[in-house]
Amino acid sequence: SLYLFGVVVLAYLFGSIPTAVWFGQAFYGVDVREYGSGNAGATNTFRVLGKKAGIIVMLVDIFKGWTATNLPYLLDSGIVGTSDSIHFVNFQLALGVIAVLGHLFPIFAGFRGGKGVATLFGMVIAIQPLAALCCVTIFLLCLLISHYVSLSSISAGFTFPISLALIIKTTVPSLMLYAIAICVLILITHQKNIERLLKGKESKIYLFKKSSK
Ligand code: NKO
Repeated sequence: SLYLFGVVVLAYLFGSIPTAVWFGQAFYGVDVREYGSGNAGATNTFRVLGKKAGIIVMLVDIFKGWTATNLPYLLDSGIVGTSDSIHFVNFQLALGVIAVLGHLFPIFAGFRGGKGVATLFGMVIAIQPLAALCCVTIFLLCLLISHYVSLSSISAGFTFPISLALIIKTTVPSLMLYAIAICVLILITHQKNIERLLKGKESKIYLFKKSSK
């Protein structure tokens, strides 16, 4: 229906908001994609423009995923089923992934976006907060130990299906399938990072010390 089409387009447009690019251009006159890893994400914003900018970009990118995933609630429609039906969760998952695709291929920034980690995190918060808590815990532990954001993102990605299976014990097969697909998506978007990690050439991020700016 027209409603479904509209919500899908809206989710893509939300995900497409190129936070890192616009924030850098607006307040620093810099396109972060020309520096560091070349990625339009929170980590590269942190790397290029400093801690404050990185945190703001991260929060907005998380919010994009959360908002897109909750569009059916925000638009207050019962068209796709009641809030606890499996259909509804499937619709939310699809919207979240569409927002992530918007983040990866943003219509507002020449289709060169980020890796979708923060936006995926917003989606997981919206759909399964306990799994999100597991993911962020592993992410932070990995970051504090290794100082590699990419490795932490990949570890958090694996944590999503694992926590669904072992802790949440989900009975929704589509949720599990999406979780595994998301895991694969994170591996795909981090191919260059994985190559650098294996060569020992990945750049490190220090949250509390040695922050560049
Ligand atoms: O520039 O290639 P780079 O080194 O920047 O960047 C690699 C990085 C790209 O991702 C980002 C976003 C970082 C946001 C981190 C905040 C999220 C905290 C919780 C993470 C949980 C992830 C859950 C994944 C859902 C399955 O990787």
